[in-house]
Amino acid sequence: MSGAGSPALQVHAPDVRVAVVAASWHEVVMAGLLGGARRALADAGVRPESVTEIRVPGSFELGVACARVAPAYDAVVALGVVIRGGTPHFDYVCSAATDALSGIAVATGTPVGFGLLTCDTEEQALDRAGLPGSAEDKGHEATTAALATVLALREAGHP
Ligand code: DLZ
Repeated sequence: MSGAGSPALQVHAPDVRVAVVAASWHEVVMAGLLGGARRALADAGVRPESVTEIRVPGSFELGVACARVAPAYDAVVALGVVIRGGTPHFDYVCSAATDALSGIAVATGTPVGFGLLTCDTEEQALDRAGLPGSAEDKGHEATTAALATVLALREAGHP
């Protein structure tokens, strides 16, 4: 993970089933986030046949798709990017998606990796997208966090 105070998570999760739910707005940034998620899954040894990728139109749709699949997987990763425009729409999409994703995680007990970028500019999003030249790799980070949470719960006796 990146950023001040972030933990160095090491995860080995070959038997974890993961759904990666990704929005489709801002194609270049999304390609970076998806690439980071795929790298994190490979780094953790997750089997390709245990991973399902689902594309939804926008970040607003992340919630309903994650809610539908969460009971069938050990972890869900939600990826999207919302970039501020000139109207309050940004705030509504961001809070709807964020509230939905945290609610799904708590209601289902399935860890949800929060890979939703909420940025003022496209440059900020590109800098966090895990692309060549990006400072941060939020797709990798969100995926690793979800896997680490699955493993932590298993280790504590709550698979
Ligand atoms: C409508 C909209 C706008 C303006 N901006 C974004 C964005 O920056 N990122 C994103 O993922 N989705 C955006 N959307 C689409 C909404 O998330 C949603 O798909 C539509 O309102 C249809 O429900």
